Amino acid sequence: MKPDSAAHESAHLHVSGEATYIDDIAEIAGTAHCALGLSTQAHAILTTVDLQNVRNSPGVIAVLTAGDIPGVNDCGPIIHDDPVLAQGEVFYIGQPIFAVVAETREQAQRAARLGQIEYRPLPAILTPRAAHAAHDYVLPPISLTRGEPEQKLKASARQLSGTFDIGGQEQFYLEGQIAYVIPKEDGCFHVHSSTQHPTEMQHVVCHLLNLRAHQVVVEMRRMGGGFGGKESQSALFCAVAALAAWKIKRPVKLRPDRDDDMMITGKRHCFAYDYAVGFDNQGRINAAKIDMITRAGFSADLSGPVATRALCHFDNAYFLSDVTINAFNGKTNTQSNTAFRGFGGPQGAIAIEYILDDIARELKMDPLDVRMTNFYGTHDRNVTPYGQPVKDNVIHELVAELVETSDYRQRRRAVSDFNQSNTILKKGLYLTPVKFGISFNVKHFNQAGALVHVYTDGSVLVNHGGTEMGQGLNTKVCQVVARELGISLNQVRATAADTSKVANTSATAASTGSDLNGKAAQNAAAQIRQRLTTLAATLLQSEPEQIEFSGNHITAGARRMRFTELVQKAYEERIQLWSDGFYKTPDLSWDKDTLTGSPFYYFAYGAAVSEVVVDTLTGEWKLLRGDLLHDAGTSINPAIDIGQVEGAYIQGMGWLTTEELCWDQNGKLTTHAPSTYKIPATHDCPDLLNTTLFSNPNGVDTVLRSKAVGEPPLLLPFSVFFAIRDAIAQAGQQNISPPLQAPATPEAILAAIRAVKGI
Ligand code: MTE
Ligand code: LUZ
Ligand code: MOS
Repeated sequence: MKPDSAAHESAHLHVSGEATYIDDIAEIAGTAHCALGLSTQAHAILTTVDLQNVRNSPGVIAVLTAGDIPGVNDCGPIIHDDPVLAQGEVFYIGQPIFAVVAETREQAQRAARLGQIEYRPLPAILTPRAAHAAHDYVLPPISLTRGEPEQKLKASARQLSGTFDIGGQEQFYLEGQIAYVIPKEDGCFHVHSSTQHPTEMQHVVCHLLNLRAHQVVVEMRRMGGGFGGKESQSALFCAVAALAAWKIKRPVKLRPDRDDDMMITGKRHCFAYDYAVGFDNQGRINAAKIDMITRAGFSADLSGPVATRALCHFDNAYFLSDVTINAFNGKTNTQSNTAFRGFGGPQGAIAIEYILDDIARELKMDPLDVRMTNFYGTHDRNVTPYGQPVKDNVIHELVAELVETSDYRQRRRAVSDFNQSNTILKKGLYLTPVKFGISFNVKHFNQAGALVHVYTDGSVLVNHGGTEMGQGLNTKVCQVVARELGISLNQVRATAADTSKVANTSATAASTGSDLNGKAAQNAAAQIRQRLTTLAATLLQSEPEQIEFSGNHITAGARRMRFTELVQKAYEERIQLWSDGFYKTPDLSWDKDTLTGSPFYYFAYGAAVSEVVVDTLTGEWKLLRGDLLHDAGTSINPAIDIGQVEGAYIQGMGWLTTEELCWDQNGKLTTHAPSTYKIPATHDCPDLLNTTLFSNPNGVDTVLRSKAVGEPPLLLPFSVFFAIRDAIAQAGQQNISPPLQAPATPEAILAAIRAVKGI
């Protein structure tokens, strides 16, 4: 089977500006615009909400508060603790209190600033550690112990303990949150939402307005990026726009500007860690204990499954025989944090990498050797702390290949030589591995549906439950359908995700989009092919087993006919030319009380080598070279997968280096625009970036033996962070572990340099 690096199905539209995002949809006459009035207090009782000036502002049609909601004032995805509009009390600066609808967007935005709101302040908790100290959590803490970590720790030849912090991250989708809601006849609504989860948006609107699911259609053609930020948190915008549309009986669009978007919505959880580890003189870990404290924000949102994924990724690629992992979702008076590429996995895995880095420095060993000593085995030492056997381990071969192709050993020596002859500039070079579990950690989300229509001219339309956010899902699904029917890719087109076509869909998340929807679409196409095969056997006077579909033709030995011809004949014979398809991931088990089972269908692997140079006087640094080797199984589309790997590497590098979220002493996010929040740009990419897909057909029966690739490579840039830490260590006494926190901004780098130099 030849890999097929077809261009993204919308590439030509993306580059010409013709791709339709929600704000590009031609507005229906009578469309009104909505804006939100936000809390300026982190935690307070609302004593007066005087909206007279808002109402009197030019162009205003209606002003809405919680009291206008006919149904349930909630947009929380799991726990119902997430008000759409604040009711009596506010929990963070940026929380929407009221909405205003006006004739134009500018009028709505101007009016939204005129609310006169009085607050009675309440004590606010602003950091995860403060929440932990107060035992204030959005959900009960979770804890997993295997073996006897306490005893093993005490019995270990060596021990280390410490604390560190990793910052959060703004999703920074290029297209911001947006919803456009159009009232239809008989109390129905059509919702255009930039969302990863159309079905959840449908549910939220139904609960808000007391509607049945069959009254609300949610449509989503494409997002300009989601990155997890539109998995649950598109809901507030759908809800407010729907409430306004219901109230004024006109179409309503809600598109907050970037500042409001960043003030309102949740981000990647920042984590604080306390750990203790026991190991032997070769660096093998005997026991590890870790407390992970998250900044959950004011409500639960997806923090439960995020913490669970963090817990299930603390092991990363390493066997931990005796281990305790505790996770606490700290309740803070800040935005409610949510999904972000990796979904807690990166935060779990970076902790063990930090610990291994400390161990290596303590033992004066090459950090890669310490890692290899601890890798999961292939026959023994291969069960995760939560009890899932690791059956598909390729980390040994994968890392061996990368060590070879990146010239790791030789370049470590060169870096060491460089550092001996340079006092101000210091280099660092580092390899980190990735193991990432694929499947939703909530079992019933692991299902998908699709519809495939074959028209009489031979063209094919596919609709599935997944959403396109730039990751190439539609392209891959079309490729799968084209392959199943033996036709060329340009015969197949994907349409917008639509809750009236495929019902009860899961979020496009957990990297499972193509695994789930690809299989469902393949299943639909296979049913059509089956029916066509029977007809073709008759027409070509052969047995069904001899029939082959390829190259837009159907062949049986020497006889053949065109696909379009067969389709036309099938129509005349009254054979159904469309089908639904369904898929559910097999073999999953998870006990959420004991935190044990096999929650993942398989694991994806990878590794990266990064080389940096740090200016020890200014704290500035540069990524000089990256070598990435990533396991995408048998890739459906290597070009798209390489794009995903490189994009995740640079995005994760931003998280760990330049992207800093700052809240002031009142709890106000001060970094709420690109002027103060620095995402990586092209000049932050290294001059040398070698990206290769590791050849490794999936051992389990995934679609065309591929592996999910959306999130796992977000762990590759750990190597950048530890390369910086490595360079800093070279600036001082080399066995002192730099107390480097993430993001490794120049300030953080200088602080760590001062610490290793003892100044
Ligand atoms: N790639 C692009 N271009 N834009 C995105 O928003 N989201 C990521 C990843 N890659 C994202 C992306 C996240 S968080 C996930 S879970 C997966 O894509 C979702 O898509 P998939 O399951 O189809 O890979
Ligand atoms: N679990 C998971 C989830 O592993 N990834 C997700 O994105 C997710 N979303 C919602 C609930 N559980
Ligand atoms: Mo991705 S964080 O699972 O949307």
